[in-house]
Amino acid sequence: MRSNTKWFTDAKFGMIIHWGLYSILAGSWKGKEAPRTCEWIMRNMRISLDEYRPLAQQFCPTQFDAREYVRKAKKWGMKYIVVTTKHHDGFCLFDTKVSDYNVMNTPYGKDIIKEFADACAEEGMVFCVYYSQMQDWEDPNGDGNDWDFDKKDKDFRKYFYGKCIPQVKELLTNYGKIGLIWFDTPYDMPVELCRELRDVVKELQPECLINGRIGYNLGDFRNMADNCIPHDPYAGAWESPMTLNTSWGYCEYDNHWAEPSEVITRLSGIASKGGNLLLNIGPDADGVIPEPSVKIMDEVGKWMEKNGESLYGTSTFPTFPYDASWGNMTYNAEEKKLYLHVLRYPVITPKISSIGLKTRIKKAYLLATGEPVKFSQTYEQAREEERLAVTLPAECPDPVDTVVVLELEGDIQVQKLNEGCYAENN
Ligand code: FHN
Repeated sequence: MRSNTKWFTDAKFGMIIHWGLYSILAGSWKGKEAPRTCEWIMRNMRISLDEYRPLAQQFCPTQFDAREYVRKAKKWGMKYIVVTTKHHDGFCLFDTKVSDYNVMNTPYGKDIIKEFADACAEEGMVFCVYYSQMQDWEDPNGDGNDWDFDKKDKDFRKYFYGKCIPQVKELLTNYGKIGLIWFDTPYDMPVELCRELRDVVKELQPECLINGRIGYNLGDFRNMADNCIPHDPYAGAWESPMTLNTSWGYCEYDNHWAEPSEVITRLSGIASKGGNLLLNIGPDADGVIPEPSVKIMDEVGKWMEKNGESLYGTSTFPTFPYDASWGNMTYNAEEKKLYLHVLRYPVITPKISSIGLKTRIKKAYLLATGEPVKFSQTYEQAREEERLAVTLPAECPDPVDTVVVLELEGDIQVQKLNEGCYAENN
């Protein structure tokens, strides 16, 4: 049985933080830039443990303040935070008794996960943990490191029972309530081990959600592929993990930053299909959120402050017969509100239209200002079409996404193309 995902499906926007020893390297090793995403630098550049492990002695993020992260996430409209407790490189940001390769044995010497957990509890933010359950490049029996350890000598179960399970137990015991646990890259892990992992989580914290990357459909919600938005609405609980540039871990030379408008468009696009956007932040070695990320997110936050209502608590709704040329829609079933996200503001006449909405509209206004907008709903008899026209202000109020609220008289009902006689003739 899946756990109750209501808080998660209502949340719509979360933050994932990729932070670890790779952040010190910032994407380069011995003067060479890492191919691909920087948290993979150890594996992609085949850095030996003898050389990578000592990075722990440089880990001292003097400017790190967990509260600052949580406050920023709140200001940006995010409802949950997922932190990498152990990424594939095996280094743990928490105080673990199972391995000495952890933050307590660094010059920093404080449990970062505890700092995040406490800050989230104080600020009323849902705290969640990322844990790489299969790949562990530091453990001789973990998956992934075939340059320090011979594959044929590996005993995965030894790692699984000796490290993975005990550490997951620590995470679910020592840090208060965990909103969700985010596993990753299960590859070909045997199904019975994935089931055991699920049971351990649910035994310790029955309400803690598990993401789909536990494998074998054992999670409580689905993760779409990285940086991907599904083509069609997807009715179950789901999330798209996405980056702001091209790396999850901090990379000092990666300047391919998204525009704030892109993030806003992704947010409404994902919500219109029923999902959450889980957006990445990759702090640097000092514990600072890169300046470009802050700049982008401050803009997104301004939009969220005025328009967040159009996302939170929304869910999938019956598909309209035609794509909207001007943008997309989100729907809050409890409040019977349909939100029109105008991403491409009409240039000649400030009117947008849509075919198929059967439910009558009580009231229409701009979400950001409350300014009423004119609308008409007509039924064209011969073509059997429900037509809606909404007149927008002559001047575009928000070039990125102007949100119009339509308060409906009842539950949303939409015409289907196949209700017509032509469908029967085919
Ligand atoms: O290999 C990881 C990657 O480093 C990052 O953590 C992403 C986040 O979704 N997950 C894996 C690749 O899908």
